[in-house]
Amino acid sequence: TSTTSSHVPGPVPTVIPTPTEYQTLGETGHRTLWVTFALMVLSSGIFALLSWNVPTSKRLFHVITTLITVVASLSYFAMATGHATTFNCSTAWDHHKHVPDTSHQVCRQVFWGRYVDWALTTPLLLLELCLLAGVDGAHTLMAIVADVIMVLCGLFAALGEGGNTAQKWGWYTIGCFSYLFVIWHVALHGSRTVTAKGRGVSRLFTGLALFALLLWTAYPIIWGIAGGARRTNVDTEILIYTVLDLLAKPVFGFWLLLSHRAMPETNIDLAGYWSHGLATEG
Ligand code: RET
Repeated sequence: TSTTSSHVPGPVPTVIPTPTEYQTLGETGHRTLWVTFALMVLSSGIFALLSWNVPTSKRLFHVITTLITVVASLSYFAMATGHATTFNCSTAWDHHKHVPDTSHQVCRQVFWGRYVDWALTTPLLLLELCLLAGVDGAHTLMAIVADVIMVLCGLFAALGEGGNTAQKWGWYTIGCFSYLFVIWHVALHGSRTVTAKGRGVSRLFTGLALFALLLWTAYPIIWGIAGGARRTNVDTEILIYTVLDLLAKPVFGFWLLLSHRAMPETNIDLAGYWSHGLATEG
């Protein structure tokens, strides 16, 4: 007899579906996104009203600050209505034995809308600090480019392979180096140029820059614990980012706008810039 057809008796191969655990937002997270959306809209309205009878030489900071909370409003609207989000799935991780747990996979909700928000608003926040301190355009641009690279690295880390992969933590590490570059640039050049603007502006810049440094540094820490290592649930992650976002955008904005009013050294000849560009020396 020929043996061309080999019907080996044995177990029939079957595809065993991997059980999936979904980590998604709950009622608390959903409500928090809507409340934050409302607070960002409210702040945008107040910032716009505050700029009403401000001379144009003082209006640039108002325009930028309003734009920052407008972008945050859009991003929170998207997230609250279920947009700008996806699931990142990977084999579960055993946090005790520090090995993959192949018994099931985890799909965690990732709000990529945050990265779109950060890519637009963190450059604007840096621009405000640099304009306040009088940092030149070349160094401001370098800080902003490094900042955008930082946010993109975070996006790639969040959307790339899940689990504890070299890819994910590689992007995260590159993002952290970009962040160090941003801090170094703004702190070094800002503190160098701001002294020419007098004590009032120096003190305001130091206060705002330290406040920003503290808050901004919390983002990669939360990212590592919640988004990266998945040690918190999605609602806790939303709550923490909400507190940070409210401090970094509306609170930072009110502080800047209300303080710089009485400081003529912070005036920017916006009307002149608009019609003739920046003046050149010589
Ligand atoms: C990521 C991950 C990659 C490494 C680093 C990060 C830093 C993020 C920061 C975000 C700041 C956001 C702000 C929002 C304003 O409302 C992208 C989390 C360093 C610093 C200030």
